[in-house]
Amino acid sequence: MTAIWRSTLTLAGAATLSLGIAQAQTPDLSDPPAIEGDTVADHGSHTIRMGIGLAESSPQYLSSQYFADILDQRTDGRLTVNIFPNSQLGDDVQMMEMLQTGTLDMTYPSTSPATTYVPELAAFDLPFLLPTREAAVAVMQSDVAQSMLDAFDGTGIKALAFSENGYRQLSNSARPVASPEDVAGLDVSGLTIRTMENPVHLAIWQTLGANPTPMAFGELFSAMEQGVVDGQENPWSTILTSNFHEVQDYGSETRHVYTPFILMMSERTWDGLAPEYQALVQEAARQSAEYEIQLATEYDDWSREQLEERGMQITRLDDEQIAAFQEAVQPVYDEWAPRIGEDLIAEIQAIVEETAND
Ligand code: KDG
Repeated sequence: MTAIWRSTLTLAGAATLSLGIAQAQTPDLSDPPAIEGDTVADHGSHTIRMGIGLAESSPQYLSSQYFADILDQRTDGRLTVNIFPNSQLGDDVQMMEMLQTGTLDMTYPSTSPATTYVPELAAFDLPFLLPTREAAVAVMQSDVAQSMLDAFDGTGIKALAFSENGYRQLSNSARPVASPEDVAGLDVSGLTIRTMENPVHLAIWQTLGANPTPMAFGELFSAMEQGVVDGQENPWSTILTSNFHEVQDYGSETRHVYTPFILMMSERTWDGLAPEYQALVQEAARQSAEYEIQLATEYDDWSREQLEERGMQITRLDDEQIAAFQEAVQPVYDEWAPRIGEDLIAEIQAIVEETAND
C-alpha cells in the first residue's frame, strides 16, 4: 500500500485513493504560492543534490519540491534540484558532514543534531520552551534565530532558513503513556526510547526514567520493528508519513519539545554559485520554508486523526498531565539553561511573552 500511495502522490496532493478502503493521503493542503519574479540571467547550469530524512508525503519533501520549482522556473531550468528522501543518502549527521566536504549540496536536518556546529541551537531542545506554534514561528523569524543561522559561517555549511519540524509526541509499542511514571514503568522497566543525536534530548528521557538510545532516523523503523527500542518521539506528521504506526500501537500527545528544521547548503556549492544565483537560492529558501510551516500546520492534527483511524491508540493529555511532565523535566532546564546561555533563553522567552500578549 505504501508504495502505491507514494507513487501516486502529487504535490498539493489529490486527497483520496480508491483502493477499497479509501484513506486520505494528505490533508487539504494549501497550494504553493505563485512563483513570481524575473528570470535570473544565465550564469551557467548546476544540478543540486538534496538529501532529506523524511518521506515524499512529508511537508519537508513537498516544500523542498516547491524550492526546486522556484529555482527551475526562475532560471529557465538552469538550476535543477534533485531531492533524495527517506535518508537514502544518510542521516542528518552524515549529510551535514557531506555538506562540509562538498560531497552533497543540500540537506534539511532538525536543529538538534546541528548543535555540534552551533551550540546555541540547543535552546530549541529545552522542553516546553515554546508553548504555541505562533511563539515558535516568531522565534524562528527573529534576529536571535538569524544570528544562529549566521553562526554557521565558516563551518562549511551555509544555513539558509528555519522551518518547522514541529511539536514532538511520544509513541511506543509497550503501553499507553499518560504520566512520567508510565514512561519510567513502576513495576516494569522504563521504556527504551530512541532520541535524536543530542545531549538535551538524552537528558530529557533519562530524567523521565526511560532508557534513551540516540540513533539515526533512517535506522529507526527497523529498530522499532525488531524491538530494539520500544518507542520514539516525533511530530504526528512524521509518525504518519514514515509509517511508524505500523510498528507502534500507542501515542501520547506530550508536545514536550518544538524542534525546527534548517534548510542548508554546502559552502562549497554556495561559493560556486554566481551572486545572482545565491540571492535566488536564499529567497527561494525563505519562501519554501514559509510554505513548509504552512503545510506542517495543516498536517499536524490531521495526522493525529489519521493515526487513530489506522489503529494507533492516542492518549491526549490535559493541562495537569502536561504540567506533570513539565515538572518532571525541570532538572533538565536547571542543568542545561546555564550551559546554553541564560541571556539567550531570556531573549527567547521575551519573544514568547510578546506573542502571548498580542
Ligand atoms: O529530514 C529530517 C529528518 O532527518 C530528521 O531530522 C527527523 O526529527 C527527526 C528525527 O527524529 O530524526
